Amino acid sequence: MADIRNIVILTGAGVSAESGIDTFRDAGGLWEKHRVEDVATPEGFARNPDMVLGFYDMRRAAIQTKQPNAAHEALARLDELWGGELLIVTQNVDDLHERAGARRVLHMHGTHLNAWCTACDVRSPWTGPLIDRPPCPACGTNALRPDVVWFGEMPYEMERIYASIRRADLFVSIGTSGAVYPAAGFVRDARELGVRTLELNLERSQGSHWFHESRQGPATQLVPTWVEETLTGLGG
Ligand code: BJW
Repeated sequence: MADIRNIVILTGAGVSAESGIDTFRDAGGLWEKHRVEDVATPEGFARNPDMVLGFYDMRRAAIQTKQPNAAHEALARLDELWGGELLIVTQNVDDLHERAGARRVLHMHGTHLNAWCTACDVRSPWTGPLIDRPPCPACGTNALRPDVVWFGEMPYEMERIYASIRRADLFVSIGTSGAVYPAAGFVRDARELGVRTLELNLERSQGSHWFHESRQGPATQLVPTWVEETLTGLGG
């Protein structure tokens, strides 16, 4: 642990599950109730924009009623106290890492709390619905969509993420199924670079075998324990 200075943490829906936000692929998750092709692809949006805008309006409203949990809080504490480089790469589009106090957060799949104007390309903070086609605050055109990354679209800030993994001594994956690329490939990228890898997840994921160590349990228990180990020089 003494030789660990730079840490990259990948988080997924499992980190927000105990805050009451649905995951995607668990029993009862979002993909049991909605077809991915309909609500999470540009083609689905082109076919039925009302359905997609309604789906995201519902989720945008819901996340604003949820609170960060002990896992978000522990990661925020690590962010505050860790003297080395640290980057929390989240696939989540909620803002619970930030509301817990974390600052070094990158949203690779975008955020519910932005609207993206497809006419002028400006992203504006957004908390309300989009279904009624409100005008873009920047250009006035009625062409706003959720600022999230759908299948077939390029996740955000990939160069910055890969640069952080190249500098990392430790890569930690928390609450993600390892089903969606490129995030699911980060552990292999890290391994090829000689980075130590740790998984914290409710159950073994599709990519568990790639990690040096995989711990199973709820994020609200595993993450605070690992953060304390790390801050006291015992984790990794
Ligand atoms: C708990 C818990 C608790 C529960 N405590 N844990 C091969 C290589 C590269 C790309 C591809 C490839 N094959 C196919 C592709 C393309 C595609 C892809 O990956 N498809 C797969 C289906 C195979 N990927 C893309 O299209 C991406 N773009 C792309 O690849 O561009 C080209 C490119 C290539 C190479 C480099 C760079 C770019 C875009 C993917 C966009 C994903 N978008 C979504 C929707 C976002 C908006 C929204 O929220 O609606 O992102 S889909 C959905 O899945 C969402 C999530 O961020 C993402 C991952 O889900 P996550 O977080 O893992 O959730 P779950 O539900 O799957 O898992 C939860 C886990 O938590 C489980 O394991 C539970 O056990 C656990 N858990 N409770 C701890 N209490």
